[in-house]
Amino acid sequence: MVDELQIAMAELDEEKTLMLVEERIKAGCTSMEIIESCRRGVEVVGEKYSDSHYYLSDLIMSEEILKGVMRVLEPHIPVNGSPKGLSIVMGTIEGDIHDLGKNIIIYLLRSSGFQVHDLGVDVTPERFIQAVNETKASILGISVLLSFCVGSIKRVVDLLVDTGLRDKVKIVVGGYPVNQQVKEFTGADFYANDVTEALKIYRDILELEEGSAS
Ligand code: B12
Repeated sequence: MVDELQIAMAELDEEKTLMLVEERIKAGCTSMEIIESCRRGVEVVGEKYSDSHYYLSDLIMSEEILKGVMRVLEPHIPVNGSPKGLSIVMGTIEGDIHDLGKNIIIYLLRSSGFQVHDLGVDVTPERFIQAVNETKASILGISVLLSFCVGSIKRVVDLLVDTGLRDKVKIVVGGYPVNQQVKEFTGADFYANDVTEALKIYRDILELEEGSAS
């Protein structure tokens, strides 16, 4: 099926994208469905950039449009957050400043009642370890969009092992280059590169932890 919203996003047509988002909200689509269409559109922007059909300025434009989409969506995202016991640390790995996807996941997690410590972007492995230690987090979420930064995630996991913290925290990695191979290479527990899968993982971990606590 042709997804008009995905196409409008891929064509960097801001006005049409925002109009279609409003239309879909009125039609009862979920925020996650809308975000997913936009994410797929932005993926095409990335492909066109790789093929030299788009320039860096177009990547920046896609960022602006996506931020606009989130501004429209946010008031419609249900806040059904009865506070959940688990504490989460999230950040984008060292060398990488992409944060739109991470911020969307954090927004949705907080709306669902999770306590999230956002370390921002370009986060060193040492800083991740310090935060896990200080916050006693049960989940560490690491975002990565640049393939050459994947190696630093493995350093985070290795450092967690060295400091005796590995068994205390579940590690979830996410972002454009992430797949089963990346999960295995880095030693993470879970991976996701879309919003629905990401939230499902966090909820599953919560259920597991609550199950083992009772
Ligand atoms: C927008 C964008 C930018 C913006 C970023 C703005 C920002 N504030 O984030 C700007 C213009 C700054 C930028 C810069 C660069 N970019 Co850029 N960028 C993109 C683009 C087009 C979209 C990324 C995005 O926001 N997607 C939308 C969000 C919603 O999706 P997402 O990030 O994938 O997140 C979702 C899931 O992955 C998941 N998720 C994400 N994180 C996490 C974390 C956890 C724990 C979980 C569970 C889930 C999860 O959930 C999110 C919601 O669905 C991508 C293309 C692509 N295919 O991703 C290229 C892309 C990532 N960029 C790329 C490149 C090369 C660059 C630059 C090096 C360009 C340059 N020459 O300077 C710089 C790097 C700067 C740096 N040091 O980081 C390449 C990377 C190639 C590679 N394989 O390494 C890509 C893939 C484009 C391409 N095809 O060439 N970029």
